[in-house]
Amino acid sequence: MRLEVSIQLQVYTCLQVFLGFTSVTYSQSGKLPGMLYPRDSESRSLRHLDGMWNFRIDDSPTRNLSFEQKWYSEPLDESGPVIPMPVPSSYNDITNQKNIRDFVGWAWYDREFYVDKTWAQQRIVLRIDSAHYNSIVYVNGQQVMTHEGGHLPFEAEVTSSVHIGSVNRLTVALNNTLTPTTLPPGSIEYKSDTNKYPPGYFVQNLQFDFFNYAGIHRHVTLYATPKTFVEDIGVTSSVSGDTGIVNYTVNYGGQSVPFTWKVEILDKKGFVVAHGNGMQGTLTVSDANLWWPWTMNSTSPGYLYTLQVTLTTQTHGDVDVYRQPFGIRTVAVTDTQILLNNLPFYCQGVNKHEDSDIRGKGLDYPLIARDFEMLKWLGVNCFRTSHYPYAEEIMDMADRLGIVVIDESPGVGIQKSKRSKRQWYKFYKKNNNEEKKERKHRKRDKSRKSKGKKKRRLGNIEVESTLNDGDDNFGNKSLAHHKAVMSEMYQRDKNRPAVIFWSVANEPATNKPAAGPYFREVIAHVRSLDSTRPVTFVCNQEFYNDVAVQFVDIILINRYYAWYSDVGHTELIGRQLEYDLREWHAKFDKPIIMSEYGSDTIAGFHQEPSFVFTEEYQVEFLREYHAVFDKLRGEFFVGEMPWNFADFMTVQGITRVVGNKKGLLTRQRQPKASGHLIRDRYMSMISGKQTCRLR
Ligand code: BDP
Repeated sequence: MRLEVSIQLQVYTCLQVFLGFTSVTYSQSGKLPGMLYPRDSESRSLRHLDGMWNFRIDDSPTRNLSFEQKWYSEPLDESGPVIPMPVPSSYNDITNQKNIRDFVGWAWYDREFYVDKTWAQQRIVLRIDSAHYNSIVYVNGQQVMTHEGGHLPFEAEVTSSVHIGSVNRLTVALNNTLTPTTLPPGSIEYKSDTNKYPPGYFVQNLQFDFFNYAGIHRHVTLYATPKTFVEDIGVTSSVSGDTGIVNYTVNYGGQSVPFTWKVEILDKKGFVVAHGNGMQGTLTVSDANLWWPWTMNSTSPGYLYTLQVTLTTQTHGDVDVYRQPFGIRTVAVTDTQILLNNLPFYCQGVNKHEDSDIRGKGLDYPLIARDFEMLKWLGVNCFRTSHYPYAEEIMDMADRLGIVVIDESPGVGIQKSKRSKRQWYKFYKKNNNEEKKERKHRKRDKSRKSKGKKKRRLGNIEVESTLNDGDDNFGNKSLAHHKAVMSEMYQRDKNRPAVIFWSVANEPATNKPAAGPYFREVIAHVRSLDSTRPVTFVCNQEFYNDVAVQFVDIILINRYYAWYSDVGHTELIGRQLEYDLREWHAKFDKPIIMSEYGSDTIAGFHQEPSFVFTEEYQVEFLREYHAVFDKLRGEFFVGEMPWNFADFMTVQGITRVVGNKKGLLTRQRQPKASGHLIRDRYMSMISGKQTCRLR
């Protein structure tokens, strides 16, 4: 479903210069820098800068006062009042102030820190695992990095910016404004009727259905490496009989001095089972322990090896050691199956969100532990990172516990497009039955255009308000950014055995002509990075009007029969769903996962016979879907993922009762009746009655 929501705030336009964010810095060769997770070793140390930071929003009418007054140049509590703000956390639900919860614009954080004097001869790096959305980071008043986009890490070397022996100040400015070219896209809409709104009044429109939580969401880490260091590691694997074949590449950064590589594979107990040297190579592991999902191997699921990489210089001996976990496994899809290590895999899945009371999207270890406990309780062997990459600590758990992940980008709600008349004409001719609907859209686009041609800026961010080239969700600017985000995701998660597919988007408007070339290019880009994993996106269009499913390896479909259509009529689900899925498969000859299906349910609401929003309705609704899944499973149907694992927060709106309530669990992670239903179903699959393999 597409939901447009608004956050109301008062603001005046701002005429500052656009800051020009770059999402990532490419080296001269065009290669992405390594993004190894900070780990300690005998050559590396790290320190989390989590804790209570100082915090203030810039709620000046222009949202730009903070830059005019250079808040970064002195401690935040000297330029105005501050409140304590936990890191990591979203800032929205910490206070009891609406203006902070619903804030759009620059939010400022700072704190002090010292650098260990034993780090004096080291290379010192500052890493932020995720901050939403645009970030500018200063050390001692000097800008050290900028980053566009939440959910993914960014870092910079700060060796020459930090003092050793005196206090340092770290300042982070964050802006959560979403525009047509951000990922996810959104828009700022100015309300010009002064009889109704004060001058400069605007709303932030979102094109997705979850709260746009903002803040420093994951760890902030200061870490030290030797001056010549292991910069990147890539591992891929294949299997031949009982032998695991491991291809690796390693790269160094920093001073170029004569050095050698030692690359060793350690098993779980720490024994060396293969070794090599050189920047790339192929190692073999005899009698390999393969990485299996826990439903396919109950004795040793999620088996992880370690690639121990040692960089040694002639003058200094061992200089840097980095230990990279990885798994040995293969993934493939045929026209009817997913194969893991050459055996059929059926996805007993759920969709998730990073979402909880108070913390919003903030990293929280107890929550992560509880979520995995409940995933296992439900019998889940697979989840999708709807609708953005999740914390690395969550991905680590999936790797360790043997839970498969469909790794999704923040490309949610890519829907608005500008089309030339010619494109429209061609499109109408091809898709007659869609004509009416599309004409309606065109009218709406037109009326939007006439509302204000001038591009506006808000707190230095260009917030285009018309649908022209620059702010088309499918335009060149969006495309370039989407590709850069996919590169960052790949860099972060490429060595994870749990990640079996890349999903480049959720529910984009792939009924529009512009989506064809756009997704062809995004998907080709991902394939150019990674030839070992299938690529897909999550589709909610129709088999007869979609222009992008032709490019994917496996079809992921979202459906809400008897919820967003024919509400209340669960008896229609079987007929509508079976027809639909069969048509998709007949047309594209690819396996299909039902990547979302669900109904809002308020825990504790009961009615017999069932009625929408009751627990009875949710159970009945899911059962109808299951009947179709069971029928098609032997054919081409390879997985099911109810929407959603747990209830989650959205913006205020008349279709949401304090958030989206389609959870199998409440937001506090307690089961509804539907949770018990899914548990029974998935557990009976595990106990061998269905298509899963137990070893
Ligand atoms: C789907 C979206 C998901 C929504 C869900 C719903 O992918 O983000 O939360 O609908 O409406 O279309 O509950």
